[in-house]
Amino acid sequence: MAVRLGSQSLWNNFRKIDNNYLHKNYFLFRKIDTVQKVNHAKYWKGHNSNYFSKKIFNRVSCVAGVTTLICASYYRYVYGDTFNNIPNVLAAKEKGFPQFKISRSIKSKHHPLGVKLTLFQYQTCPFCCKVRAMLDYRGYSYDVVEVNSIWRTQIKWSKYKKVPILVCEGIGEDDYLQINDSSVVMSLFESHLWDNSQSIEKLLTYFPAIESKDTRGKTVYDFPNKYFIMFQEGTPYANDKFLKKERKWRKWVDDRLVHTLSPNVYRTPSEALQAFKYFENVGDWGNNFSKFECFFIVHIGAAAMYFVAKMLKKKHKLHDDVRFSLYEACREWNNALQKEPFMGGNSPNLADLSAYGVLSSIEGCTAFQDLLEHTKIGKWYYRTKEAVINHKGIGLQDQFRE
Ligand SMILES: N[C@@H](CCC(=O)N[C@@H](CS)C(=O)NCC(=O)O)C(=O)O
Repeated sequence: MAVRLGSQSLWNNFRKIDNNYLHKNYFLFRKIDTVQKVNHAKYWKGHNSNYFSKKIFNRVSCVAGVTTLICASYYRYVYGDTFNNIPNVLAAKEKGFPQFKISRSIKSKHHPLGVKLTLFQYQTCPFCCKVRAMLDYRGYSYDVVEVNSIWRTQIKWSKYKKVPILVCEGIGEDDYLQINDSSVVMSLFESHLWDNSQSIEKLLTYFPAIESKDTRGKTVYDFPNKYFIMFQEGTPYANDKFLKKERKWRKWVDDRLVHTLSPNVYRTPSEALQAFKYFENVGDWGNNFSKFECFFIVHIGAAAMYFVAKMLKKKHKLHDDVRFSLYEACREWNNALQKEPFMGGNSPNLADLSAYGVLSSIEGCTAFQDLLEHTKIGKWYYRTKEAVINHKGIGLQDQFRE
């Protein structure tokens, strides 16, 4: 399938990049047959499995599913996709960034940037949890806008339709920059911390988006540089072996670990329903969405995700007992630590923050409790959590500079 770059200007920018920034393995044209990943929450709590009889639940789910499809089609027909923009450069047509209700603000005295950050997210999306883990570890201040996972009203302004989206206000041609994809956000901010001689705007041009159509004709984006930290020669970052290992395990988190979550979290109808109730709670939906929206997302979302989880189990070739696949992945991670406190050695690197972030998305669930009981991942997990919530990454890079 032919693939083209998101825009000519991206191409030009990319051509201008200093060779130091390019990795030998970088490739611009590739075949992409992307099937969309799962969305919504990945939470559930232990629950009496007789809560609904499976049969009734399945019937209700079918009716609800059809209703959702009709509503969604009508909504699309009425509102359509009116924006036409370039991923990872700018978002809306109008100058200035559209304002949304802030769900919460995280304030840090050590915010390492002179710009305001707004994270568009689902509280329990594993990719959003990854980004928050990095922002918290490094002590950034940021606002959170909770996105309604069915209507996605809060990201209507963006052509890129996934979360997380991080917006940096006060920079860029239109006074804000949109950064898409959790791994791009993490690599870009890490690059900036280590080498702030390059502006965020400039660094963003090193993470070009490639636009293509998936097998269903839907536009999808890929960011081939997303696992690369960009710095100039002489920057005191780690050696090649460290960087290679970090990239390998970051990719492993996205390609393997994350795919074990949904089938575990939405394993049965009652678990799926409980998961969404939990999600409603931790996402503070009551304060962010209307009562109707909450009811709709919880019930329709649970029904939909129960079926989606079955498809995902097949697609990612998980074991019949999906718990087994989750344990297996976490044991693999634990073995790779080789008795070091973190994958990054004495302190967490982006691989640790990614794996921690993804797992933290199911922390309140029975699947997570089972995981702690059946594997030894707990020690590393809580060590990383402690580093994240205490912002242990603040100023860490300065020690290397002295
Ligand atoms: N590669 C992306 C994946 C993000 C993603 O799949 N997010 C889901 C939520 S968990 C989403 O927004 N899905 C909406 C959709 O696929 O349309 C990243 O790392 O940020």
